[in-house]
Amino acid sequence: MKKIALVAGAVALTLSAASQAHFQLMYTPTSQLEKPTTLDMKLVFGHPMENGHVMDMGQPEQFFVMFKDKKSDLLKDLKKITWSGHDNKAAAYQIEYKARRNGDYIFGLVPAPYYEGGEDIYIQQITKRYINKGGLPTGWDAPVGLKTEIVPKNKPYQIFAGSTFTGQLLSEGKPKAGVECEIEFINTDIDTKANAFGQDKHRATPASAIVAVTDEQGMFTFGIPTAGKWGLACLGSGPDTEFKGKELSQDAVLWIEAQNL
Ligand SMILES: [Cu+2]
Repeated sequence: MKKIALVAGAVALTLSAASQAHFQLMYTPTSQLEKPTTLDMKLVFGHPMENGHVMDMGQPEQFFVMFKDKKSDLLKDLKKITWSGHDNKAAAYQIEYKARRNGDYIFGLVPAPYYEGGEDIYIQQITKRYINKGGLPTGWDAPVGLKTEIVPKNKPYQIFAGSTFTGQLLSEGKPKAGVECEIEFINTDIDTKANAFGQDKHRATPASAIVAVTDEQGMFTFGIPTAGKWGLACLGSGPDTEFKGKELSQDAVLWIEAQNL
């Protein structure tokens, strides 16, 4: 009995290793604030839909927040933490940031390229997360000037489950056509005190990756079926294709929050 379970487990592991996607997380519990709040944001590199292993982050190249056309460097405020995944631990970061004024806070992260031994490539997921305070929109629909980024066409901090999200993929400010974008959600509890993912998954992991491909204008649309934190990762969309003599996948990642109406 035990032996059968072990074999089944090994097969499941092989399957999931092939289908799981890397995602740079920028996690904080809520995307819409009513009153001045100190955000506790976690930067973790993992596999959210699988709740698989977590990976070590190196020192990020850039971390900033855009607020009404003003870009503030937050690199110096990052603190290194150890994140506990389902079955391993990895180097991650956190930041405390005080959001006082009403408007859109756009956080941008350019992580260090990560060496993925299984594929012998580097992965660099340039990631954005949007937080709003007071319901006042102040520029969520504009690009922030990253090498590659997904520009939201729906408010990324207020998407309703059952509606759709449209994004435009840019590379060096220009629409990028024909790029595969993988879509995942955070599929486990997050303990922000313990810096840990939960052990249980909320839902079964879909049998294969959820994918949208950008059109000639770099646009893609996805219907959001359930409330939760959804991540969109357009793969290899950035201009840089090599790092330390190896292939680099420079991806654009965006996190959006879907809620029940
Ligand atoms: Cu991985």
